[in-house]
Amino acid sequence: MSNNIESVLSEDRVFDPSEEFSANAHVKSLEEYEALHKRSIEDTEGFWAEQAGDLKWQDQWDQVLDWSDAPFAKWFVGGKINAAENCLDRHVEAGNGDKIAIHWVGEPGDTRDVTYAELLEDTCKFANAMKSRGISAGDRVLIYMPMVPEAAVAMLACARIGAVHSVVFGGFSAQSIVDRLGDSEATAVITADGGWRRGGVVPLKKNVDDALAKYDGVKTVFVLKRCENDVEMQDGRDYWWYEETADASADCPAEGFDAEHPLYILYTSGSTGKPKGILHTTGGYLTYTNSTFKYIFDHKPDSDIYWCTADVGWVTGHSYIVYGPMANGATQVMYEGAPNFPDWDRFWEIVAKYKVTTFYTAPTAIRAFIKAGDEHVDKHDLSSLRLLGTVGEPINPEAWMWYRDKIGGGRCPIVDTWWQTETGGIMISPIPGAIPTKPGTATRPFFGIDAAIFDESGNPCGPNEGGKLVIRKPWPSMLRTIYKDPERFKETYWNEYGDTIYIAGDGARTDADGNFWIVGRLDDVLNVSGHRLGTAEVESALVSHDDVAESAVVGRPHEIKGQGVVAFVTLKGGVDATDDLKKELRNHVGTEIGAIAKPDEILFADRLPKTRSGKIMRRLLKEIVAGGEVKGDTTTLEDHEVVAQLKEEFDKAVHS
Ligand code: 7RM
Repeated sequence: MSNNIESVLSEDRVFDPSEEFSANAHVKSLEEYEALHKRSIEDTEGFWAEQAGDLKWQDQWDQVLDWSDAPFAKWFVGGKINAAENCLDRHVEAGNGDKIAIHWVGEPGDTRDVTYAELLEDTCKFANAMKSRGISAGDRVLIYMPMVPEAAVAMLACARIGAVHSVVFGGFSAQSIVDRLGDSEATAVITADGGWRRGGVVPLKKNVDDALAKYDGVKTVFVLKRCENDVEMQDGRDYWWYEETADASADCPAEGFDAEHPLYILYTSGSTGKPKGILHTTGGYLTYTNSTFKYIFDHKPDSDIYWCTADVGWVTGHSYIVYGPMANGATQVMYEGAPNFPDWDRFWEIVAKYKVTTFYTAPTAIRAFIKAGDEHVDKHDLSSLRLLGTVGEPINPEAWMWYRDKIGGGRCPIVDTWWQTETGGIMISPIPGAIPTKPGTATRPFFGIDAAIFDESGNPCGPNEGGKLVIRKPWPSMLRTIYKDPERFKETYWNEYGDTIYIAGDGARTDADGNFWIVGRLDDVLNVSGHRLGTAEVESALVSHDDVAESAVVGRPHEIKGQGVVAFVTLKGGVDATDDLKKELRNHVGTEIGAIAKPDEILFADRLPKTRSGKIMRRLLKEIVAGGEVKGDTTTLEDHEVVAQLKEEFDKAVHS
């Protein structure tokens, strides 16, 4: 990652929000932020009780937090709430039914504006359609959709009836669907015939069919017609969305569910071969996404047009396209396709057309725009923008400065938001009217968040001392468990400093002003284009190929993607190491996981560097692909020649 320690330590540019921005902001000064944060840490439960009061509860809770069984938390104990009612009915009842919820832009250029009243009606009809097919509270429903308003409708319809959604990113493979169906034991799937991407159709229904050939627990498949591509419909299992909703009633009472009723499972990569099912529940999650959206995006419901470019298949889409913005009654843009289709100015054309005020994207996209050239930006009037955000990975200072100057015209604060699938919402970020920003730092923790950097023995590190990022108090949108695996939940996040200290898995440091600088993952998880990818996941995909005996996967810095994937592969005896086989292996990884996991580089190796006890020494492989000298300790290495050999081959491969 280009955000290395050196650039972190030498960064001294500081940008204060303009007086005008601060004067109009929800939080107007650093002093106000610090006072509020202090109070929220001294009386965390009082703070969250107040925040939860912004939502509609059908039954009031009796206890804000039950942490007696830490690390298993219960928030708003005894409360009853419906997430869909909070995201939809509440706004319609307040007289905002005609407010646009979604300005939708399809990739081919078709558009739709959907109001809150319409979104509510569509959600109720689809919820009733699900009910008629026997889906009820607690059932798991897998959603595999393009970026269309119906993706949000599907999620909200699940929430309305208490079904637990598990959204799978449309870029993931049929095999990924099989794995997630198996783990979640889902009984229904919501998909579309296809979705548009770079002028072509992603065959979503076909992928679902391929998955269901290997998993037979699904009774019902709802299919939205989007691309009109040919699909097979299986009698008694597959139903068209439009037929199922045609006569459905628009009246679907929003039942109040327990605050701890599961809202969704979202799978994310960890250090083992299988992604983990992160479980989020209802009341705390909605409270947290509602508050963070309001304060971090300084949201003004009457004047802001918000756009988050993520896909609903990622946690960013869950928290900051669906639940956070919709709980706030925001008007937002939703775009179906690729940022460079038909050309690299697509995003800026959309910003200008809808007068977007608040724009939230990933550093990898910013780097791609820089490379594509400023002329694409210069074509459009971006003067409506007042606030910019980034998420997903550390942002390198050059990209941050370009974003600020070129997209933000030098006037928009940038909120660099650090958080995770597990945290459910943004944890560390500037509050834009209050906290001065510096390129490369996510700055300060949100209200109620007690973040710290710990050393090996669990002591807080001093300024500029690197350590592990931890959270010392529970927060409402924290993951409740890993689905069906409470032991792994404990071991993964709470194993080192006791049952009440959450370990994020990121390395970080603070500076003298208390800003947090996130360096990157400490485990074997890569960050490719802002998306988490376990090296073990790619390895198990590779060894599932008949010709592969063994593989070791490491990351290396990549100009656009942040990190690229390099795979060392040992073939089975008698298999020829050809370029065609490399291609086949790349595609195999695509089929097993999805296109984002395809290795940038595959190197055939007769042997891998191992310790005498047979462990692959990844550290050496990382040094090899980083391009420098292989330094470090190699005394435990069994076969010394192998490193020099691999290094030579790698240098040859990248220079050819
Ligand atoms: C929202 C999301 C989480 C991992 C996390 C970090 C990295 C995310 C930032 C960041 C530096 C940021 N969820 N990360 N945001 N690193 N600065 N602003 O990305 O579960 O997919 O990934 O992403 O390593 O642990 S995620």
